[in-house]
Formats: sequence, C-alpha cells, structure tokens
Amino acid sequence: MGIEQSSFIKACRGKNEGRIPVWVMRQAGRYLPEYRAVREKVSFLELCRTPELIAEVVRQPIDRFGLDAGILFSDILTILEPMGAPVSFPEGGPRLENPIDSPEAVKWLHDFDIEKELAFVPEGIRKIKEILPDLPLIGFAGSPFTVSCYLIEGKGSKAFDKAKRFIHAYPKTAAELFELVSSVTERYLRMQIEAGADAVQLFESWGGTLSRDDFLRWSVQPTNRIFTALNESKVPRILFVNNLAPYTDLVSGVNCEVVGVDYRMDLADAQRKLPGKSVQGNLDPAVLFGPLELVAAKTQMILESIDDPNRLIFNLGHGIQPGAPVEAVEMLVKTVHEFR
Ligand code: 1CP
Repeated sequence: MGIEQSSFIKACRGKNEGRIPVWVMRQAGRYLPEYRAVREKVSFLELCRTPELIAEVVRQPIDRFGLDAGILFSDILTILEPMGAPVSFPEGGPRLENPIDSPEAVKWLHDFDIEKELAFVPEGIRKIKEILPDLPLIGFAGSPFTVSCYLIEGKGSKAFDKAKRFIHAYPKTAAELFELVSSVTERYLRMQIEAGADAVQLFESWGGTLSRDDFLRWSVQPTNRIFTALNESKVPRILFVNNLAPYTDLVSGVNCEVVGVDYRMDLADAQRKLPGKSVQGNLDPAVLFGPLELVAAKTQMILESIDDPNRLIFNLGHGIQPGAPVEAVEMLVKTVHEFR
C-alpha cells in the first residue's frame, strides 16, 4: 500500500473512509523507557545529529503502539545554532547562551547553508524511510513567533512576555528577525520534503498568547507565507495552534490542509469553523494520567462528536508529558482504531 493510500494522508486530504488515523505529538521522548535507554548513552543534541539514532527513536513508538504516522526526531530549535544562537538542552528544557535582548543583538544572527549545517536532518529522514518505508513521515518546524519566543526569552516561559514586549518595542527589528526565521524555516521544510517527509507540521505553540491583531500580523502572516512557498511540493501541511479557539476564523484562511487543535476547544466546533480543512486533535494530555476507562471514555466522546470523521486525525491537544503511562497511550490508540 502506498503512502498516498494511508489513512493518515487520506485524512489530511479529507478523504479517509477507513479507520481513523492517530499519532501523538511528542510521541518519541522521555515517557518511553526505550527512549530513556538511548538517552542514557547520548545527549539530546548528539541524538538529534545521529541519523541511525534518529531512525531508532522514531521507530520506538510506532513499534510499541502501531501509530499511523511517524514524526521526525529533532527539535524546533535545531535551526538556531547555525543561525548564530547556540542552544543547550539541560534537564529543565532549552537554554540559549545569548538571548536576543536588544535590537543590536539581532544583527548577530545570520542566514546559513541549511543543506550543509543541518545535513543530519535529511540523512535522518532517509534512514527512517529505509526502515519504515510504508509509514507516513511528518517533518516539522516551529512557527516564526514560537521560535522567536525562545530566541528572545532564552528559555521556556509561561507567557513569553519578553518576546511580546520585543515586537512592540522594536517592531522594525522584529520584522527583520521574523523575515530571517521565516526564510530559514521555509527552506528547512523544503529540504525535509525533498528528503522524504510526506507531510509537514508547523508548531505555533505560543502564538495563542498574542492579541487578535498581533496574532494576524505575527502568526498568521508568517505561517501562511511559509506554507504558500511550499504549494508546489503537494504534501499536506499541518498548522498546530495552541489556544486556537479565539482565532479559528483567522486560521481558516491559512494555506494548509490540516489544523491541529489544542485541548481547550471543542473539536467538532473547530471542524465546523474550518470548512474544507481537516482537523487534528485534541485529547487533553493530562487525561492520560487518569484511569484507563477515563482515557477510553474521553477519547470515545471526541470521536462520537465529530460530524465528518473522514477529515479527522486523532491526536492529543498538546505534547505528551514526561511520566505519561504507556498503558494510557495503548488505550487511546485501541479506542481510536476500534471506532470504525
Ligand atoms: O531527551 C531530552 O531530555 C530532551 C527533551 C526533548 C525532546 C525529546 C526536547 C527538548 N525536544 C524533544 C524532541 C521534540 N521537540 C520533537 C520530536 C519528538 C516527537 O515528537 O516524537 C518535537 C516535535 C519537538 C517540538 C518542540 N520543541 C516544541 C513544539 C511542540 C510543543 O510542545 O508545543 C517546542 C515548544 C519545543 C522546545 C523544547 N525542546 C525541548 C523541550 C523540553 C522543549 C519545550 C520547552 C518548553 O516547555 O518551553
């Protein structure tokens, strides 16, 4: 069976009449004992730079759960080091050596030769394709706003206030910064598609913290530009937006096939408000910590609520958390696969 005939790609195109596909955001990672075993031996960055290990950790959740798509193992911040902003990944999450704290600091960032500096990414994709030739593979990147949040804040944050202040204090410099990040991201995703990615997802993890007019300017416009530049590639484009609900109408105009919906919004409502698009989501990742019957019941409730299951990809409403029980993921996948 070719990739085009897979339930995942058909669902991306709104034409899936078979079993509902399911994958889990951040499905390779710390909640899996086999991932932790690999990380005992190598650092996160070494893992990201070793094609054989990339393929191994991409395969782990597929083998264990029978998921319908794989996602490249990398990070949304991998593009920063060659851009001039070194990042490390200690226990508590990403840390930038020199956060962008002034308009002058943006001048230190620069464009770079993606094919050369990030060659381990297409090599990783080709390795994944060697061992999992029939599995749809999702490539990904962060949205320009989300990547800029880490560039400016220097680490994770609840509200990314520094990044929000920066775009208002220095709109012209911020525009230049977004131009650079967007241009890199567009070419980075194209490289992933050329290496074999069957779909691409942009993670708009933090744009949902913006006001409506700023969301249009700093999230919708740059993501739309990146996706539009990928028109010719023909692969499905997925935009995940954390805190989508207030902005569904704005996102419905983005040039993409699928919208990833966070757990706060009613998924059926999102589907109704996104005509012509497929939806992906949206079980609250915290539910996985409840009893297995609750996981099954909440999953079933979402499945039954959907008007058009032909344009549904089941997922969590944000990334799976470290400590999530693997039995809960098994229950989630079983419930989705038995639905029809
Ligand atoms: O092993 C470790 O200790 C490192 C933990 C880790 C992992 C496994 C990080 C650091 N990144 C990753 C991989 C990763 N990151 C993947 C591929 C794995 C998969 O999905 O199978 C993906 C898609 C990401 C995406 C990512 N990284 C996002 C967007 C998704 C989201 O959750 O909204 C973000 C915001 C990041 C930044 C980042 N990198 C790492 C961490 C712990 C974080 C989040 C920090 C924060 O909460 O602010």
